[in-house]
Amino acid sequence: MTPLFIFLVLLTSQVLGGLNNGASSKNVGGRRQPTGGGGLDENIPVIEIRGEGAPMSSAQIRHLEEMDNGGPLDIKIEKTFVPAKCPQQAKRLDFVTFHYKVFTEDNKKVYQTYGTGPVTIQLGTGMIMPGLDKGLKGMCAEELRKVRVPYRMSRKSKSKVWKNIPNDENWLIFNIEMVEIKPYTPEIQFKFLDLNEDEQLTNKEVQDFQKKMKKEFGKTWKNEDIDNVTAAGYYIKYFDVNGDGIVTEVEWLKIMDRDEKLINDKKTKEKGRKRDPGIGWILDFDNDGIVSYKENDEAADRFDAGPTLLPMESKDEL
Ligand SMILES: [Ca+2]
Ligand SMILES: [Ca+2]
Ligand SMILES: [Ca+2]
Repeated sequence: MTPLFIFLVLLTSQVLGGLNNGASSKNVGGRRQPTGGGGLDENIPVIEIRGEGAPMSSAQIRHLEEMDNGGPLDIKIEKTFVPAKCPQQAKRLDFVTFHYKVFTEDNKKVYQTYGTGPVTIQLGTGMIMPGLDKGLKGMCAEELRKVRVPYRMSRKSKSKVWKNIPNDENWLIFNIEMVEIKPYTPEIQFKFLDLNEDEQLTNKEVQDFQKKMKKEFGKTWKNEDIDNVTAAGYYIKYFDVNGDGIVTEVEWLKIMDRDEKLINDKKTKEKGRKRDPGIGWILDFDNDGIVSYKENDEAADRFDAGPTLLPMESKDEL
């Protein structure tokens, strides 16, 4: 352990203990030593050491909090109200509608949705900061939760819906009120994609959907080489059974059903993100339910080349 390291550990115990105000991690300012650290001499004159050196940056505080925690920080959930009846618990892919108030670590309210209307997102599909994607799971309608989200699990990209949430806080505290949970079905997913509600998808509409996700929720392709126009062209070809350039709800449901069966047959152990039933569905080129790192890397080239599994093969069954 270097002298600088010892100095910073002492400093963080003091500084964070002071900043904490009960709103942050319970471990912060605790006496637990970071992994591998030797025991500190309790008699070291901490106050004198504090007087030296420049104030710590946010990044330094975060680093020290993580060391104090013994690893990356996770969200903390406090259930403040759970209704007696809970017919539906929010799970991945469900459409959830909720209100929130958001506070900084020192308990200053920065924004609330009461007054402007609640927010609706699809859980687990990258429409919200990872910490809340996790923190909303399992909630019932009418349930109230306090969710504390550490810096590393808060969204950084700008968007219309999240623009009022600060980006540089070490911790954000959300008071969540779950308003409604609509369980995932392929039919609801299609309605979500069908922006003008005419029961079909056009190339332009698929492009508009991608733009909408980026503008409103900050959700973008993970592979920056992917171009919205090429992706929309590929998407239409992937689902358009009769080849007329338009994807009807019947065609779309048919291909989703085909793919679900392929996924169930494969039972893969591949690593990566779970397949997203929005536009990102087309990233899972081998239909195993997982978008692997390789599939993500190759996506731009594969979209250029066009689908290898053609929807026409299921035409006769329509
Ligand atoms: Ca439409
Ligand atoms: Ca068609
Ligand atoms: Ca895959």
